[in-house]
Amino acid sequence: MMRKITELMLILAVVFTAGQAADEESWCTTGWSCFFSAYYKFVSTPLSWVEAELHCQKLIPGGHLASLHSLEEQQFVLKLSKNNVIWIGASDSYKDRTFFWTDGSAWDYENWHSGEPNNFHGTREACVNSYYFSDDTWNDFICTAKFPFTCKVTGPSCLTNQIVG
Ligand SMILES: [Ca+2]
Repeated sequence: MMRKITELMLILAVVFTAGQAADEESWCTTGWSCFFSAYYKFVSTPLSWVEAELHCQKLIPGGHLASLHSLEEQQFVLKLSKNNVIWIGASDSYKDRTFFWTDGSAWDYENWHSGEPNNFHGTREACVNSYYFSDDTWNDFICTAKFPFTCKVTGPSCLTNQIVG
């Protein structure tokens, strides 16, 4: 009896592992790059911040502009985005200087360039881009400006972090 249970558990473990690998493979073949348990896609077509967010939402269920929660994730996204200035999923459109992520995740990391966010020259800058200063820092900017962008969606944990495309 005990041996049968052990065998069953082993079979289940194999099936689960195979399933996870298949999941990851299918995500990667559709052009999504994996970093731990999230998947990312760089879109080179410049759009306004709102258009970019809507594009991410239409691209895949649960998709949003990328939220960033560590320097490692920031650098992964920059590499994927080929060091373009990109919109990220941060905005303070609801209340000046109170930033949020469009995917609803916690505001637990910031990487502002020195002097940012600044509503430059008194112009309301309610949307956030990355690499504006040719480094990994952030800048608040006018939401109607058009930039490439990177989408993100949470998914199955990947076995290896990798950039696709
Ligand atoms: Ca600014």
